[in-house]
Amino acid sequence: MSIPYVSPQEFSAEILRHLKHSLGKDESHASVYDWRMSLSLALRDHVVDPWFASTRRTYEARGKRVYYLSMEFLIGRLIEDVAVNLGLDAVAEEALSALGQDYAAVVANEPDAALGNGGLGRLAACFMDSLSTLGIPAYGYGIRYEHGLFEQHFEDGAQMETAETWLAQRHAWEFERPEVSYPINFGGHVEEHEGKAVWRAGETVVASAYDTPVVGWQAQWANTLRLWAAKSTTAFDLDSFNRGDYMAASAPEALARTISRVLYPDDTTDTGKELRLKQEYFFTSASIQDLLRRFLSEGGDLRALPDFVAIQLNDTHPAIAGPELVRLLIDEHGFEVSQAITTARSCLAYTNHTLLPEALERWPEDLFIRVLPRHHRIIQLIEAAHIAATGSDIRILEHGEVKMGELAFIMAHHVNGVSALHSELVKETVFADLHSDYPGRIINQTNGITPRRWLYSCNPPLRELINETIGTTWPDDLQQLDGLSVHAKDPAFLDKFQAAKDANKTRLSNWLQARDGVSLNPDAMFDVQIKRIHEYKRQLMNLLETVALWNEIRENPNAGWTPRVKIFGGKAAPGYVVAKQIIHLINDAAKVINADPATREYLQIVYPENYNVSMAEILIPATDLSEQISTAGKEASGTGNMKFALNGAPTIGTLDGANVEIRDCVGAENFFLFGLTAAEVTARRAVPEYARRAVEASPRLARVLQQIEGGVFSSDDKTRYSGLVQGLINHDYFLVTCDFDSYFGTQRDVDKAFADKQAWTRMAALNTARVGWFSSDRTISGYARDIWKTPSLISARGSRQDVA
Ligand code: KOT
Repeated sequence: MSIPYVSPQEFSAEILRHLKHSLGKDESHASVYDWRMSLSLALRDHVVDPWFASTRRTYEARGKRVYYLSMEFLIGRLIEDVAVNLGLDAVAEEALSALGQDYAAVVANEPDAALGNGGLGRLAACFMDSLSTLGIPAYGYGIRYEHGLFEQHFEDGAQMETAETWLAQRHAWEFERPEVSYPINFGGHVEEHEGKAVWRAGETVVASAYDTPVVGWQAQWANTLRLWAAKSTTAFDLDSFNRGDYMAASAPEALARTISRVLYPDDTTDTGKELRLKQEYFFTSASIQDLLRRFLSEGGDLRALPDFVAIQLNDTHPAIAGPELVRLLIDEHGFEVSQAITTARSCLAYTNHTLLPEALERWPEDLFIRVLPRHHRIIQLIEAAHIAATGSDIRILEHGEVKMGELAFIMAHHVNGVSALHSELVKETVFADLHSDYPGRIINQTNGITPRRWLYSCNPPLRELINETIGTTWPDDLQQLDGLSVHAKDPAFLDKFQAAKDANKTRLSNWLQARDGVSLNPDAMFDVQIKRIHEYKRQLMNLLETVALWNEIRENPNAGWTPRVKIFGGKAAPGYVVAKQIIHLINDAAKVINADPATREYLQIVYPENYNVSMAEILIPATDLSEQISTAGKEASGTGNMKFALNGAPTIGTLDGANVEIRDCVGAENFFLFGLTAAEVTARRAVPEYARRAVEASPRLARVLQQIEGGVFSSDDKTRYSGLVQGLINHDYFLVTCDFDSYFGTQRDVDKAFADKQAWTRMAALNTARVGWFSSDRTISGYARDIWKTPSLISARGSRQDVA
């Protein structure tokens, strides 16, 4: 399907039509919100034809479809994304300008759809983009949270949280589907009738669908993201109403709606809350019921389900899909137990995103029985079948807990890690026993990012330079960026590359000035660490290095320091005390250091509030140095690391997650490596008092710790950080102290490298040129080839096949 040409004049008329007929506003009274909604609806109109055409093709093809089940989809804004994929970005801008509107301001009016915490949710959003770009028939399934990830602000440097309210305004992109709804049961008990189990539920809510079309590059294909909202079976309690108790009358609705009310704000931590288990079962059951209904309505025979259905579990949050599918096959469709388990397993695959023990989901068995009594019995059957088949010692139900990782593994035909290193560690650590029970089941699919959002749309100056250098067909064939490599020797090209970076740095500076009144030195190196705040990601080590550098500049002000702006961004889970202390410390240190006239020229710390996807889109193109400094073996992959490299920022990093593969691609000479390896980390933990020894061996570090502990940055409360510092000296599980000297030294290598402008730009350009492999199109092609066995329904890239 080729995209019909729309002139800016025609598009202006379409926007005005929506302003009048959808918003009910006259031009003279329209607010920026009205313009934003009209623009979005005008764009959405152009998605509908490719969407219908893709859906028709999918039904005609009668082939296998992908169902991507994820608790989180961290989407961000959609106007630019949709406009770019439709090829209408320039047209939209011109049309709005012709109407006297500021396009950038209208785009910025859209709230981020922040239905995720971080990497796992953003990956799901990139995957949806790639599934559509590749023309793989797929549905994303998740929860339509009323409140996305909390908003962060700082009070005297401490993180405060407020509720996020993206649905307070109309959501322009979704279509409500009140006719698509399923009952979701909880609680009650299980009865036996003539050898058949009957689940008498205690409580039922309704899952109601909202569909958002996801259009791929050049609108050749569009899939559906279907999000479920919880509603009551009886919206209104008439008895209460008739008694005059109007509040009680709406109680059922309020109760049911709590299930899709709010996203749990914990990244890589298991909350263990009953409501969370209900959320997981709620969206998983709705999704499984939906895909079965679709399959049966097309006349499918359930025994052939695995030939038509590939269900991908985004971590263990939807792991109840296994027992749910088995339950439906047995209880509603008359399958034998073993046949049901085999069939379900052939449909299911599971992606593991972390090895951190605190993230591995386990439910207290009594809670689980209370909420899902029938599924508990099914899990017993699954466990028995697993033991019978393998003789394994591994249990799903153990020590009064239901272990979701083991459940997901046993019920999946493939289990994948998200980087080469991580997948090996999955085999060697968390799932070592299951790996020997089921050899070959664990495979790797290294993560990727969509180049449409993370280069084409967020970085116009670099996009234009690439277009003029290697042509315009790279956005859906990112390995073409390799063609830039030969130009990395050309001083004229490097000047242009640097000019693009400078333009992005200016854009960031203007944005920060307007938003927070902060000025940045444009000649300084922009050194950026943006991600969730977590001890293993070691923002604290970055801050310690910053303080050490401050000390050294003060002592030796004329040593020719490379000016730096240290930029931090990220949220801490509201209940994560240490992470919140780290935020507070960064802000406290910023206050003191930024006020020091002796170092101001060379060192500045900036921590903008409320980091989100939209902020990342401004920060990443403007970055000179990417901080990827997690303790080796702890970051499963990372995807921010890929975004920075793609946008021409070399990495300072450890051999962790996908850093390893990024370094292999860009070349060791274009990557600043430091720190212990994963194996060395394990060995070091066995050394008694390793942290204390590391501090004793490093006067530089010891001094920084004394300053922080002594209240240099917290004169209002001198003991504020004594716990944090003592924690480092006594525990330091993530080896901040052990890697500190190596990190500090490598940062000084970075200083020197940055001082040679042209050599630095060359290194940056080679990063862009050599990371085309990290496109999520490559990742999704890998899943389709190795796990799903799903073909693309569009013809060769570049030629736009008629799918209408
Ligand atoms: C959250 C809760 C339970 C289990 C895992 C998580 C999780 C993992 N959330 N985000 N991750 C990140 O996922 C990204 C995408 O694969 C990785 O790049 C990153 O390293 C993980 O930390």
